Amino acid sequence: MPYAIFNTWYFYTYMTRIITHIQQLKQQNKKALAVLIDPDQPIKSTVQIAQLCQKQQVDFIFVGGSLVTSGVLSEAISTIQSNCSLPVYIFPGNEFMIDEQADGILFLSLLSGRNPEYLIGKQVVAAPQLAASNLEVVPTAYLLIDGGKETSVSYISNTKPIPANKPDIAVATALAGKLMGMQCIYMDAGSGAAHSISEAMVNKVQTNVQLPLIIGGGIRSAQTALNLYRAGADVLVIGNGVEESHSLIETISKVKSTLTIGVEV
Ligand code: 1GP
Repeated sequence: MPYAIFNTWYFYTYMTRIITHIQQLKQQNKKALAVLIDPDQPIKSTVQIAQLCQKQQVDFIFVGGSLVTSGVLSEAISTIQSNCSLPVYIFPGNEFMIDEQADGILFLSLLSGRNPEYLIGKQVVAAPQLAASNLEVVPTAYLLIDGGKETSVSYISNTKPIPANKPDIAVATALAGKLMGMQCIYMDAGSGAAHSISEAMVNKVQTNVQLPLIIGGGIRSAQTALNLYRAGADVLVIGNGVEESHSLIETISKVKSTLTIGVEV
């Protein structure tokens, strides 16, 4: 088999469902929205957010975070699944955040940092359990980008984010992830970031890397979402803003559903 054909066959054979979904949307010039649910928040709020996600046709629910204090991941996932039928992916902060009720898990490697524990150490500890599970494991290049204030993930992982005004470093890091076989790039300004990642950086990474691009951190308005989608984000992740006001789900969902690449809304 010629190498190019083998390479294409290999890529599509092993592409995870979430990546297939994003690629299918891309072919139709559509975007995706994920809502990040913190398992530590009150169950009542989780119920309301899950129901709203269903109503507003959110694409995915992410559950997790860099610091989950009360060990309630399992309860949060079952609550979400009782209240909506959307795919649930774990966004793990450590090797203990594995739960087979979920549809899948973002298998993150914190490529922007230089802490071996978050590059490979925790992944090695988690790998046997993941390999024996039915979870869809999504190889994800995770890049922390400076969002204007120190975030939990930066503090907990003891890593520095990529400076916001250094898009070339983001491109090089994302390319390294692609060459290592990661299926998507998640660029994150961190939960509760003062500002989201710049459109210029998103655009440069999308143009040069051409892998499904997930963008999160500090997205709190329709205009920011619109700008990031237009810049090349395939999936936006909203978390803190939803906790502050659940109506943000409807706001960003409307942007997503009315936006077609190249057409003004
Ligand atoms: C954080 O990207 C997610 O890891 C979402 O960020 O909570 O700021 O929306 P926010």
